[in-house]
Amino acid sequence: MLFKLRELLYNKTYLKSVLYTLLLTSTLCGKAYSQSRLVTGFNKGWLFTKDNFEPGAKNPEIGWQQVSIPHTWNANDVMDDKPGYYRGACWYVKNLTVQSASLQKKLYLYINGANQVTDVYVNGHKATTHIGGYTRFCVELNSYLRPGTNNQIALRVDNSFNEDIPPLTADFTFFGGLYRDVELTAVNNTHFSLNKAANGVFITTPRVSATKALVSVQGRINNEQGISKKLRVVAEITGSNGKQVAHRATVINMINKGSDFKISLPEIANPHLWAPEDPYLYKVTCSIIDVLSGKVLDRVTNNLGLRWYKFDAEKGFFLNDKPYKLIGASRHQDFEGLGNALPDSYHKRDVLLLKKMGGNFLRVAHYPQDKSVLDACDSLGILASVEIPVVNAITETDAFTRNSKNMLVEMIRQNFNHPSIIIWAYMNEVLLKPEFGNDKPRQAVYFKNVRDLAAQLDSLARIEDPSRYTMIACHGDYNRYKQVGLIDIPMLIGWNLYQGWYGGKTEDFAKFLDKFHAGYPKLPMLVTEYGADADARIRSLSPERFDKSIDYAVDFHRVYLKAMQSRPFVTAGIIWNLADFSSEERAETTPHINAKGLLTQNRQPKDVYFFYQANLLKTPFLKISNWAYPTGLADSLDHNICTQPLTVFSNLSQVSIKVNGKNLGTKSTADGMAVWNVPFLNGRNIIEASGNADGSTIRDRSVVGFSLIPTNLPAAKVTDIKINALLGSKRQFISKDGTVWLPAQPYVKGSFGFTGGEPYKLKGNNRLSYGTDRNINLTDDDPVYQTQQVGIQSFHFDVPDGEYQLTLHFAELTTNNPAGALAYNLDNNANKQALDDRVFTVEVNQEPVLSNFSIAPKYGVLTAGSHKSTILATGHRGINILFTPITGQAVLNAIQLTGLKN
Ligand code: GCB
Ligand code: CA
Repeated sequence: MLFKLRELLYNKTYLKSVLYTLLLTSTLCGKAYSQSRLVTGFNKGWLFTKDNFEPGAKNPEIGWQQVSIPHTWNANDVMDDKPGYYRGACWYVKNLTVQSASLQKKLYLYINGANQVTDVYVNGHKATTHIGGYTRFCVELNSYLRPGTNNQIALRVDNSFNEDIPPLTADFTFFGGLYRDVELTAVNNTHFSLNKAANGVFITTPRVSATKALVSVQGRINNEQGISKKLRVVAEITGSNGKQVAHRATVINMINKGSDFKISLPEIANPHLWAPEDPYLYKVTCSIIDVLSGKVLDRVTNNLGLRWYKFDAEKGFFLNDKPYKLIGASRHQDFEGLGNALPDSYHKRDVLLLKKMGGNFLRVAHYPQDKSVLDACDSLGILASVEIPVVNAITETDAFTRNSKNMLVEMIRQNFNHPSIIIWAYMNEVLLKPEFGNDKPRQAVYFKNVRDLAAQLDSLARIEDPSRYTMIACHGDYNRYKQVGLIDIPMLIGWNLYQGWYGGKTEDFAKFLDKFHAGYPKLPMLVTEYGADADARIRSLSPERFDKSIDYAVDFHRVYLKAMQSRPFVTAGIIWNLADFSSEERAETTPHINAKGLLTQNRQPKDVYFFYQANLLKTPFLKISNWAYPTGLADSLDHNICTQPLTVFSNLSQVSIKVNGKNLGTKSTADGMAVWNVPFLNGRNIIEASGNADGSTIRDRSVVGFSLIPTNLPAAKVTDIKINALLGSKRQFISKDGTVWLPAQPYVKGSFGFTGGEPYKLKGNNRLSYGTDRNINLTDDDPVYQTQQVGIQSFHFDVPDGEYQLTLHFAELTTNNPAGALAYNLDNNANKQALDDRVFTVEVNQEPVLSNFSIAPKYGVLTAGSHKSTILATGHRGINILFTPITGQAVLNAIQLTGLKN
């Protein structure tokens, strides 16, 4: 019966009536306890608008959108070419019908996440305002509800910038919306406190060892009507088999509106410990029973994991006295196409993907996330840190301080019972603020204010929860954090390090670690971030910093992981980031996306993910690189093969591969990898990898579609010719339509290539050795247009006679309009540059195809443009494209030639 009702609850049509039948039913015999606290979904059938609304006015009928929660209004506008996304107030409206009897219970509306200021109106009366987009809140509805009629619940959710609310700026998108589940909770008048939307029972484990565990529960009981009663509070611990392992009750003579309670349970002998490899969970059920009637008034169940842990500045992290190198990732809460409005199953899957990678740690960054994330950490055995979104900067106001503190308290109380959590953090890279320029005294005041705020947040966290560690994550400016004294405040210090990415070399990473440890030998440290963008579409045979190639990212992670693994004092290495995530302000090769993920934004694994699997997993693992569409020039004039490196990731000591049936031999792996020079044929290539693990053979197979470009072009078949080349680039790229591009080479006779010019380089940018990092409008294939040969003189294809389609791709990369400096781009201020004047002519086989051509007036700046023409090659002269400048320099971004017929 109960099951049926629950099912119906999620059926939109019956939602209201069924919900209130349930609320009205005073006793559901035998099962009465399960009704003591009734939680029902309230996600379906909301009306939404960006327009103004007067709460209490008649429900809107036209022009409003029907939506279901979770919902965001920014799922799409964060991906368009227009800078910015909608940040303002929107309304959500829904009706609620209640019968008078049901109001004998207390009815609360629970909002699990709404970004970032939410006003809740019931029948036009403001019931509450909640500040902050990442913590839960609840509000009692009874005093505003009218039984028997439609009650209007209207929420005004506003994601405008607000200087008093963290985060102020950050490298992620502040999606607006009612983006986590909404629920209704009905409780009796006597219930565990719902203060700060916590569940009201706080579990601590004062002592845990292999032989015994002591568990305490405490909290507050609210007695809303103030009627005196005798209450029995019962705490019961059960094992995963449901059997009771400890039990204790206490009697409270409740004489007023509330009372605190604390129960120390009897010792549990030989507890089953919680650990990554065996995340055993007990359950703790706490009940309030009316002694007179025997009725269960409230009941709350929490998971319990028994473990103890410590960070040692020299030796690393220990759980249950066993050393663990914490290796894992940070995670943002968005997903391709959905913004931050995800079903719970997506949240859980991310934790599972981390587990399957061999990770044992999740940094829930940069803000508290959905409850399902930490539930998954508890049940999968992933240790975790959670933080409030004080990122990049603070505002020196009382309101900012107050809001930060409140977020901290909400975060801790709402997540207190998760055994996976070992760290509370409260600041990330807060000394970035460069605005003060040369005004050193002003900057000193700011730094002092940051330090004061840190000190307040740190002591508040320790008071709220003396059992966890506190942490601040810093960017790599060691001296600044030291001088400001921020390092001295938390129990743990985290470093977000990007040597060899935003600047410097990957080898500088290890130097930094040693320098810090020498300076602070007693302070446990974590590498709270490290990572390199890896555009899943980009490969390079000559990888370099900031080229966004998968190859550079694999090299980067290899250096970092090794450096951390050989240093016991590095307690944790936390990859930035588990998956690519939305950061609307970003440009580069994947505009609006930060591509440092081990997974793409829709959670497809990149080679870097396989790299970690090969290095972390204990079970046999073997996987061929997922570069499925390479392209390249034939090895020599008379060859029909192209030899290119191919990586196999494995934790086996030796791996063998076969390519198209031919054995290429066995290799030893190093750092989880073995690389072969594979002779690819044009078209389908079958790669088979295998290795032995304790007597059994582990295999992987991959079919690679190789597009081989003949080197001896004059001898090729016209219809075999399909050349897609990028100018001024060293990258290979796969565009959305599956086209595989390769970097164009200087022309050599008998082949194809360019003459003249230099690769475009963005002035004032010390990261890119070629190309621009700015968004190119009107295309998602930005890397096709982001590089360019400046001053190109000609391009030749020594193709046989026949008919061809030629496409020239252009984008004006110079502009008067500077790129904004992103807060986290420390060494890259706004690019100051000017639009270059250029007019040029393009002739193909002596016929003009573009005369007096100027890119910017035709297509606009930083905008993709293409010119297609059909060309006849005759007299064995091939195709010769000549660029003649009239003003400035001629340029070309990319070129395509496809043979049509002889
Ligand atoms: C950082 C920030 C993080 C950024 C990351 C990056 O240090 O803490 O929010 O996303 O760098 O990718 O630049
Ligand atoms: Ca673009």
